[in-house]
Amino acid sequence: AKVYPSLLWENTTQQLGKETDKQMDTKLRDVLAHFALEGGVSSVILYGSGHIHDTYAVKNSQPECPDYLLQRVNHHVFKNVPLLMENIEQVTEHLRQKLQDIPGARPEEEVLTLVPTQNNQSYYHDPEGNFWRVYLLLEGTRSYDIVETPQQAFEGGKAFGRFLALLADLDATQLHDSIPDFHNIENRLRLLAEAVKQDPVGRVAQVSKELGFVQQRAEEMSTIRRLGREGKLPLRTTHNDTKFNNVLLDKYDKALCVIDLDTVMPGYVAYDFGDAIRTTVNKAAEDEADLSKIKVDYDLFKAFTEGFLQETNAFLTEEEVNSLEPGVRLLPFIMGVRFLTDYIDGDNYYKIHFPEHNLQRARAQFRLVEVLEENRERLQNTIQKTSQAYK
Ligand code: ADP
Ligand code: GN1
Ligand code: MG
Repeated sequence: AKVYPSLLWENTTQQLGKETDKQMDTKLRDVLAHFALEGGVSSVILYGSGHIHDTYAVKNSQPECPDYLLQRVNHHVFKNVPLLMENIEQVTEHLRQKLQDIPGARPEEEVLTLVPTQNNQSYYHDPEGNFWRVYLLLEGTRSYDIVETPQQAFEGGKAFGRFLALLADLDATQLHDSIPDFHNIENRLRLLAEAVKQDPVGRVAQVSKELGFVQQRAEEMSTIRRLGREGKLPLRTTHNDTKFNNVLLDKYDKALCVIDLDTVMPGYVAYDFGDAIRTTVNKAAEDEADLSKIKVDYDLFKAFTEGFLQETNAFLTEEEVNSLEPGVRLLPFIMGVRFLTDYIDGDNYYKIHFPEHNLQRARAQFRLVEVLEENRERLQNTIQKTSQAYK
């Protein structure tokens, strides 16, 4: 399949799982030479299915030396990469410290480890302006774009819940806002309205149905922001990108490590719960074209919720527990709004793989909002019952 690179983030023409072409391979090896790696580089392979960075798995030529994960950080999305890297150092250090005190925990596998450059920096800034970083590759792990079993869902819930628990004593105001107003729905709606007004590539006429859908729910979707403003929901250190494929599971499907720490910053717990549920309960793809396939798998919902509350119930306030269900509808709504905005804007933000990809993503997310609305009471009851059970 041809990959249509986004306008600002061109150069992603490699195919997943394939070795990179000669020219790219040379470039990547040149970048890797700036890092303090052990052993040597055997191969560099495009890896993962994230929408933002370019990620490569680096196989070591020495069997006793570790494999690595190389990323070109998207500096159009993260405008201040040095500050972003400071956040990641702070967060991984905090997690490592906490895990060291927990019997049976394995900090080296349960936290991402940055590999420094030869100059002992956390990233390499190349002459073309790209930012690169290297992590230890966590061997024998995988991430799931689609959740298959309640066991996986439960493990994912535990991993994201535990992540919040371990960071509960990291003062969120110590972290930089890597993307200001990231989950601020009022801001996202403003950006959508601006894109509609500008209509830079003439796509607005095509999306009136979607715009109507957004309009109808705009007010209701600001509930969590309002509760926050009224002081009823505490700001915590949250992950903010708890897509299910941002947790690595081991070969027994046990959750090992929460990854993709770029958006760890102050937020509400409902955001993390909501984004994880968005990508757990829907067994169709995030960009499913056949909307009739988008459903809520209740067993996956229940399993994720159990894992999540097992780790978090002890410190969540009653208002926070009550905010989880609204979060479940809010996050796919926000994603739909963001995909739709990017579509109208001419696809500048997300990587797309065909011309109407962002529109298809938006439609799938809005359908997910609808099916979650239909299940609202049942989901809310499950959250309450689970929370009671863990009291
Ligand atoms: P993006 O922001 O583009 O989603 P991620 O940091 O999530 O980038 O990385 C993309 C994918 O690479 C992940 O979904 C995961 O499969 C894989 N990955 C990332 N970090 C590691 C790691 N340290 N070890 C093994 N796999 C990893
Ligand atoms: C992006 O990086 P990745 O693919 O895990 C996006 C998230 C969206 C997600 C939708 C920094 O996440 O906010 O939820 O795509 N990350 C950023 O799939 O915008
Ligand atoms: Mg990711």
